[in-house]
Amino acid sequence: MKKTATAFACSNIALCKYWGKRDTQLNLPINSSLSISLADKGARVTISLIENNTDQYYVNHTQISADNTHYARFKKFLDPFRKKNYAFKIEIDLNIPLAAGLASSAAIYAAIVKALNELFEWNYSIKQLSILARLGSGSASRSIETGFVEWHRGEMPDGSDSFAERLNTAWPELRVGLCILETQQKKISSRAGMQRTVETSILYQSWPQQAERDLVRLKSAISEKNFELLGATAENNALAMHATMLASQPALLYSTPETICLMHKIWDLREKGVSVYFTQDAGPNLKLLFLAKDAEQIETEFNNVEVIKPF
Ligand code: 2P0
Repeated sequence: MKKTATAFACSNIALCKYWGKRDTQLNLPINSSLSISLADKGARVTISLIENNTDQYYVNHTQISADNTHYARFKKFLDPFRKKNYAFKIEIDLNIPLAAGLASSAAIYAAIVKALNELFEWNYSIKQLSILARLGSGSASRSIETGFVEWHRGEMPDGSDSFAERLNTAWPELRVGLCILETQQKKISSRAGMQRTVETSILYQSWPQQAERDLVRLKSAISEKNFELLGATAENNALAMHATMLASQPALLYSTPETICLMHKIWDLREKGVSVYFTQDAGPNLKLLFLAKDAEQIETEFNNVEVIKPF
């Protein structure tokens, strides 16, 4: 039996968002979603079996204490895989901020699952790994693969058909720009936020229909390499998701004044003919979408933007 294994998984940014669960235990989503992976941004995880009674979890070399919310979540996820007389030591190295709306949990749980697959020599398929990662965090189902990834919501109550798959299209000219305004952990996790939205927002009723429509549009934009359609659809999808949150009770607003300023700047630039769009997750940071030909101008306009080449 191996005693240690390491794996990397990249973060992903949804162009059609996952927002709302039909099963909170199995992380089964109400709608299908579609993401783009962030190349070398993500989590590297080393799992070791240690002769100990309790697990040890480290994030960026700092040990997580037992009263930290992440501790209980890791432990619950790992419990089914325990070996007699051993505990897990999990070392997570992130090159993205933790819980600031940059899909850190997606990369972490996908990397844990990949490392477990190595450690226990399961030889699981991508589909099986995606299903396992989903149990840790819904969006982690989309971080097993790279490129454009679609997470099928599935229909089965046991979640056996709720997994993510790679689309067979590469788009080498596509760029994602990370505009990091805030690296602090958010006050309300996306897990709690989506639950509150499902339970209290009257606008949530329109969300599944919006997501279904946007998924179709995004898939045609990708297959036709129609950047305007991709950008416009992703931006509208993100804003519609945030609209459902605003109508929650109490209201949920992840944007800061800086987020709004940045949105206006992007819209002003578009009016001047620059082809740049944004998407936003459960945090104040925006992610820009643009093409390689505009990279120089984007880097001049947006201080500190970090440009990612997904392909
Ligand atoms: C997404 N988000 O599609 C959406 C958009 C945030 C906004 O997936 O409860 O951390 O672990 O299944 O995966 C964040 O939600 O939630 C997320 P859980 P998760 O990327």
